Amino acid sequence: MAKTKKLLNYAALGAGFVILVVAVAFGVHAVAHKQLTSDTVARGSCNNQTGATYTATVKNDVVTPNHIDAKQCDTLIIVNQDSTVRAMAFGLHENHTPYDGVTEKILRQNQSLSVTLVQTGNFRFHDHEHDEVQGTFSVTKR
Ligand SMILES: [Cu+2]
Repeated sequence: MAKTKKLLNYAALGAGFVILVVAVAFGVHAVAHKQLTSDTVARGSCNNQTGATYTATVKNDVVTPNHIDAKQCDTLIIVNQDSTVRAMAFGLHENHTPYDGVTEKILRQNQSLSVTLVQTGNFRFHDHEHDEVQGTFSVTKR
């Protein structure tokens, strides 16, 4: 009887520890996430600003320019000029992260995607099918 109780106590202790670790992990994640996204503005709040438009062109499996420096509320267009069908994705290849609501978009030859640069920070995009085809962009506060 006493032995069972002791085992139960260990189980409770173990469960409590797991809950604590999960809670700490979530807290750290929440703080990091908040810092990363604290400068996101709603797409609509960019409507009254006439920002610049930057175009990243994919041609012969190369993105040109491969880095773009822009200001918040500017526009980024990614165009595929190759006959290869692209699955353009934002974020790391292993961990796609939406930008301005776009996570992935299929781009056939001469098709493009456009995002409003709502979020400040450093970002990347790549062709999910050929992940060496990639580019980066940085968005700073206006
Ligand atoms: Cu990918």
